[in-house]
Amino acid sequence: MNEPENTGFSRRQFLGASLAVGTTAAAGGMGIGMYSQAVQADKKEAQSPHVPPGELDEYYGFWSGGQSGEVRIVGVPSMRLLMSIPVFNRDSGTGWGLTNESKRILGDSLKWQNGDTHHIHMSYTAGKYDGRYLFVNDKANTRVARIRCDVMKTDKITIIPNVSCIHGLRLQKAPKTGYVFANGEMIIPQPNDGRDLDKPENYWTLFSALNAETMEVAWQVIVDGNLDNVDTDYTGRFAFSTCYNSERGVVLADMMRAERDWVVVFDIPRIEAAIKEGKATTIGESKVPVLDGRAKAAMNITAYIPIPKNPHGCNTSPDGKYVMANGKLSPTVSVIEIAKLADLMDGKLKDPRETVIAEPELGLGPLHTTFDGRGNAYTSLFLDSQVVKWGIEDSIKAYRGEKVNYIRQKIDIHYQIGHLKATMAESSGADGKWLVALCKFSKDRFLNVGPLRAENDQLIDISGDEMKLVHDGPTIPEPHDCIMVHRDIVKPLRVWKRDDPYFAETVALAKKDGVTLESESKVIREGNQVRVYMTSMAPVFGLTEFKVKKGDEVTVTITNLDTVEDLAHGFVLVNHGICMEVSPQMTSSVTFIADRPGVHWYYCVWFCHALHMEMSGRMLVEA
Ligand code: K7E
Ligand code: CUA
Ligand code: CA
Repeated sequence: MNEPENTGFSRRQFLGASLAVGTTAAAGGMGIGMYSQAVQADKKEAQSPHVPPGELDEYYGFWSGGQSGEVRIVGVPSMRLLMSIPVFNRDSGTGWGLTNESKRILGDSLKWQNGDTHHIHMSYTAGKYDGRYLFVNDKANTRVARIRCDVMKTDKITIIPNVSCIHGLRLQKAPKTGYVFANGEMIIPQPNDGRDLDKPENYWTLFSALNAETMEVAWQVIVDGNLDNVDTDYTGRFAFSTCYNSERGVVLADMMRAERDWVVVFDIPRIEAAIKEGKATTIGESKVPVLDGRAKAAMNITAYIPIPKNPHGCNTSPDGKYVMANGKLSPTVSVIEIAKLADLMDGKLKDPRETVIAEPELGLGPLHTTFDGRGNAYTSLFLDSQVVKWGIEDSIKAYRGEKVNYIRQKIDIHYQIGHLKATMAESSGADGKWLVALCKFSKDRFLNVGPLRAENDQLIDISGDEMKLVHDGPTIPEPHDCIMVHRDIVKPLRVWKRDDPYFAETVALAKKDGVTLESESKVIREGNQVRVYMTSMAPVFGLTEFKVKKGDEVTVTITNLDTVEDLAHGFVLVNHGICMEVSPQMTSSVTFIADRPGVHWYYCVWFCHALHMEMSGRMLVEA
């Protein structure tokens, strides 16, 4: 076993008073590994991230795409980008935001073209990833989206009422994912209808629970302070949220005034019971039941545990015993013992701080923590640009006064790390093989591509005693978080099923027109509405031409008859701003106005055949 020295403490003293403003003042400036800590090299060679040609990665990585608004699928350990899934953004190739199918899913979201995905999580059954859904938040436009893992398409998007910015997002882990929990970050007047603009003392935010199946907001709880990140226990009873703005300030200086903010504990069964008992109200025009979880309401559905200082990440250990609140402006991570929370809720503890059973000093700017399933935690240090590995049980002993060193190793990363994640770490199946460090700055690690740079997702082998950096992976700004799920759990389809709900409504419309999509190509006119149905099979569309009149509203519906895996077609209508994906056995449709007379070619945009260039046709528009 390695015996590194714990230098975290002296470094903190050295930087002294600047700590409180460190995170904001020093972003990009400090912490490029001046304090790297050597560990005795362990004899085990690093695992190779190289996946030879023709072989497959062991893990599916799901990356939030940050302000790109999308989600990405990355193979781990090769770190090869496999696919991007449009969610809150618009997508040129698949036609996300253009096709009728995507418009139905986007619904009221169609008016917004951007998103900011931070936290992505997979549905659980009994604490284990179950491969059904992914859920992701949109901080920018206060939404939550669901992705179906069988086809890797977004299938639901919900705009959350009464809050501004959804930041933290986590799922109930047991018995299976019933609720999706979503943190409202910014505080606003309630209702936010123009009242109290200059009265921040009347600003509040809420914790939201969505039904994972219907994606409707089931209930909300109004809280003191604000809400940053969230995690849940492994029994289904509790959710925990960090709060950095207990002061309810509206400018930075106010948000840093208190030495401690808190973690809010939500008692889910008690919340459900209180709603059943009719204790909920509503806010403004929203019909969502709202409970008052502020301390002064004394409804006994929440509890507030003081935590230093402006805490950020919130991470439950895979054994279900602890939840870690990462100190950010404090060099500590606070370890809360989940077994003590029942007593806390029952008022049996004198002081909520009794639930904190360790508070290891780890380094500067601790943001997030992940786990290897072997009793070790790994915390990202934004300011130090390091990952620190530490022993959970040893940190508890040290808190009790025993003389133990809980720091196992610190490794420099490049640079300014936000989230970090180990394989399978947010499930009871944590397997401690790989860790990804999502670095906000790449600086000199890649070719200069101008003032806007890639970020750097670094792959670290954590399978041995010693962490070993093995790969730099550039990513387009800016993923915040990722999860890595063993490939045996995720089972996507190879071709679409004809009865898929994704295009069921389009299929129903065709049926009303008496069209059998799987075999027919025809044009149906109803007034100035023209519905063009055609098949596609490499290398031909079912129609090589169709005729409409200027001003017609045209709907083109294409069904890909090919059953060959990977044989996608696409439909582009030249100079009409239209492109859509039609994967094997998929039906896609798009509606537009034929506003210019003339000959307008359409063509297939996926290279599908030796005669792919010839896969085209003409829309003839009469004056
Ligand atoms: Cu730390 Cu939004 Cu998860 Cu960014 S959050 S890093
Ligand atoms: Cu069909 Cu190219
Ligand atoms: Ca604060």
